[in-house]
Amino acid sequence: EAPGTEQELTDGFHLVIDALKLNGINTIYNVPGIPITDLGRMAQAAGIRVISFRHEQNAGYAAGIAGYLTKKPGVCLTVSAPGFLNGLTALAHATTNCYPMILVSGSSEREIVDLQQGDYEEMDQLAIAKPLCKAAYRVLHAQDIGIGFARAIRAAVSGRPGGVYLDLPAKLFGQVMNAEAGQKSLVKVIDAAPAQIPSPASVKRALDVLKSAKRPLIILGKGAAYAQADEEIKSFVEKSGVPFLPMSMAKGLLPDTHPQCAGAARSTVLKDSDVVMLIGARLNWLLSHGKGKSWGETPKKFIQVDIEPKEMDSNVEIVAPVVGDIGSVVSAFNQAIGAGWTAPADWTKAVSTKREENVAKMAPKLMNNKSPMDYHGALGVLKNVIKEYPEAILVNEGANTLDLARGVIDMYKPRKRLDVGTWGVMGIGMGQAIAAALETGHPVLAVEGDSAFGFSGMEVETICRYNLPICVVIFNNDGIYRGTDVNGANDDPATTVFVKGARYDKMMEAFGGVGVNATSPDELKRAVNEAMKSGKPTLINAVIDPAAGSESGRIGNLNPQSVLQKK
Ligand code: OXT
Ligand code: MG
Repeated sequence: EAPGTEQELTDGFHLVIDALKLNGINTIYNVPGIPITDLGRMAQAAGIRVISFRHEQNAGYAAGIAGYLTKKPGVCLTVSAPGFLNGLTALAHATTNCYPMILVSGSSEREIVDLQQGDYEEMDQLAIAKPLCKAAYRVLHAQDIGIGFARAIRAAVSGRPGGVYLDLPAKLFGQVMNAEAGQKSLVKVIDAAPAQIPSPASVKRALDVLKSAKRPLIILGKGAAYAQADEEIKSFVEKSGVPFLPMSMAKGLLPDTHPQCAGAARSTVLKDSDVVMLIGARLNWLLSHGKGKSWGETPKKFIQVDIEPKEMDSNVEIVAPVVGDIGSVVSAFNQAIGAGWTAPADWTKAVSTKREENVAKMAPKLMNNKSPMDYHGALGVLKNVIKEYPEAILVNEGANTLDLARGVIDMYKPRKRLDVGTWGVMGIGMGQAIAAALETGHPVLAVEGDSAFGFSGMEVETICRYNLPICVVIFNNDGIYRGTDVNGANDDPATTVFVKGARYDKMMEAFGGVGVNATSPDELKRAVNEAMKSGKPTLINAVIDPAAGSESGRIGNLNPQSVLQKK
């Protein structure tokens, strides 16, 4: 070719990276391998933060929670077939929990996969992903990468957020095209999650119903926390004077210590309320589907605020559905509610009396200095840590470890409590902790059942490698729910128990982090405070009495019972 006539070229690798950067996506959570190893390297060289995990499921949980925290899709990048499948649980989890996430996976050659000729890591990934996410796309040509990412981003964050799958066959990365045409093919997504303004009639109807209440209740779900409409929500709750009940991950949207918080009077407010306004909370199993024993005898009227119209009437009749994004809806409420109406004082008084009773009942349990520790003794320490470091993120999973920590540890700020979500899934721990540290820059306290931790434990190496300010506290009670189960039939250990007296702290030491074995609340307190101060990767093995827990924590009632076994 004559000098000056050669074209400037780009290729699939660079177009993928440029598409991400153009849309402000600056972090990728991945596990490298064929065909995406070089993509990770090049992305890193181009200034994207590429965080490599030990297992794709944990990278996926990291991406999902990054989406929840930032309202931008979290991106998880996996290799074909097995890597893709490892990431898929997290994609389904993101969809169920309404976290915006994109699972980008390399895949094998279409021609071979479709003829089922046995390619390296052969699998029809697009077909498999489809039922588990909001949308699934495949890009076959380099010039379509821009559109592919634009569609994926828009699908993940608009309407009700969720998981999106993007399939990139290996061949795509090496495809070349003219650089200028390549740049032009990219799309910067404008207004990816457009406001969804509620109809004025629905707003009026909702407020009329609310004002007709004698015993109103507001339930805040993690959708409300996701909305980042913190001030509007606070102002509405305070103007109305209505007691509010935060779902687990909505704790801290308003402080748990707020005078209107009904978290510590949960049974009472569910049973006795007459009008219930759900804001970004669904009437699923976590709220007993809006009916039955936990909702008591008092007839209920439900008002529901949700971005997804199909959510309405999903379990019980919704007398005042308000469809819109939570920021827009609550700001419309604030404009329309006017002065002069607040929740009746006899009701708010009754709720706060109940709440104070329950808080007072719990207080002495939190101060016991037993060794081995029970849950309350250990959690009393951690409650004070979060009080002292309200900016810190609390990650929490387990059964007893989850349920008791939820009740004991007060949260003071929005989106600081990250837990198992809608599915009650074990394994979110280390992935969520890593993303939380990276995305927020704040220290993380991960409170983990010993079983729960096991699902993602290898990521302590990742925590040490990136030197993240994460303190993992393992509630080590030698097993699932309790460490005392015995197998009466033979010498195998019972199915729910682990090696007794295990030292998880040694795992952290193996990778250069700080490991501590804590056998009393005092030791636990010293170790956690030190970790929060130093910001060093730390793992504390908190020795909990194996007999302290109960079967399935607070949800033992969900276990099916054998009639035959109970002779
Ligand atoms: O009003 P009442 O009187 O009712 O009292 C309530 C509040 O008012 C009061 N309260 C307070 N009192 C005083 N002060 C304060 N501050 C206060 N705050 C509240 O306390 C009570 C309770 O309040 P709460 O918690 O709000 O209400 P309640 O009734 O519990 O709420 C109901 C629910 C359903 C909303 C709530 O319970 C909830 O959110 N639950 C979530 C449960 C969940 O998701 N659990 C996880 C799954 S369990 C099981 O499946 C496990 N597995 C199987 C498995 C899973 N999950 N995943 C995978 C991938 N594979 C397998 C496994 C393996 S758990 C598990 C491991 C467990 O072992 P670990 O070693 O990890 O953990 P340990 O148990 O510790 O050993
Ligand atoms: Mg346990």
